[in-house]
Amino acid sequence: MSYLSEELPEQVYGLKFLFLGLAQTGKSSIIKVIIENMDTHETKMLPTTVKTKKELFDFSGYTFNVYDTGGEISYLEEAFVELRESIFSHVKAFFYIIDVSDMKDVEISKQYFVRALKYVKEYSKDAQMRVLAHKIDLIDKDLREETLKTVSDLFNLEDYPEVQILETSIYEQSLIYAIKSVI
Ligand SMILES: Nc1nc2c(ncn2[C@@H]2O[C@H](COP(=O)(O)OP(=O)(O)OP(=O)(O)O)[C@@H](O)[C@H]2O)c(=O)[nH]1
Ligand SMILES: [Mg+2]
Repeated sequence: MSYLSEELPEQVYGLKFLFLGLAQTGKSSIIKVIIENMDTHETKMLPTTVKTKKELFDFSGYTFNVYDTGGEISYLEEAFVELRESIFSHVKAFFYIIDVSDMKDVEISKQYFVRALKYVKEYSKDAQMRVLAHKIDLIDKDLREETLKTVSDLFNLEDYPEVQILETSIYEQSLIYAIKSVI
């Protein structure tokens, strides 16, 4: 039985954060920079995440159990199908990451977002949910509001009032704000 077992109380397995999104959107970078204090430039060397990585971290006086699912389609499918219950159960906060500087796969991303939301609600009905419009540093300041609106429209977020959209960047304070918004 792993330490992630359902039978264990929250204090033991930690508060579970689930990060999902397509490949190279910045999920591991967010986790490393915020929780492990990695230098931002080092994130450029991060390898692609294989399957789903689970790590325990102490942050801000809490223990977090962070699930980082590699964004390659095969890893996403494994998480959504074979590992569904273990991935989507006991989630305290769900973060769906979108790279606002590269929207070419937005339709695929939207499909995974809709599926993920369904499973989060089904298996973790009290989870907080955030869409992170990430790499916002690559968007001109004057265009950011418009970019957020575009993402919100493309993902039909008006249909999901329980999901909050936030702009983030590993180079800006907005990321800390986004993570702290669920604590
Ligand atoms: N400009 C910019 N680049 C970022 C930001 N966050 C991450 N990156 C870069 O995006 C690239 C991919 O980051 P990863 O964190 O490995 O992406 P991932 O989503 O974990 O990718 P997979 O593991 O393949 O799913 C790296 O080169 C990071 O340096 C950001 O806020 N702004
Ligand atoms: Mg990764």
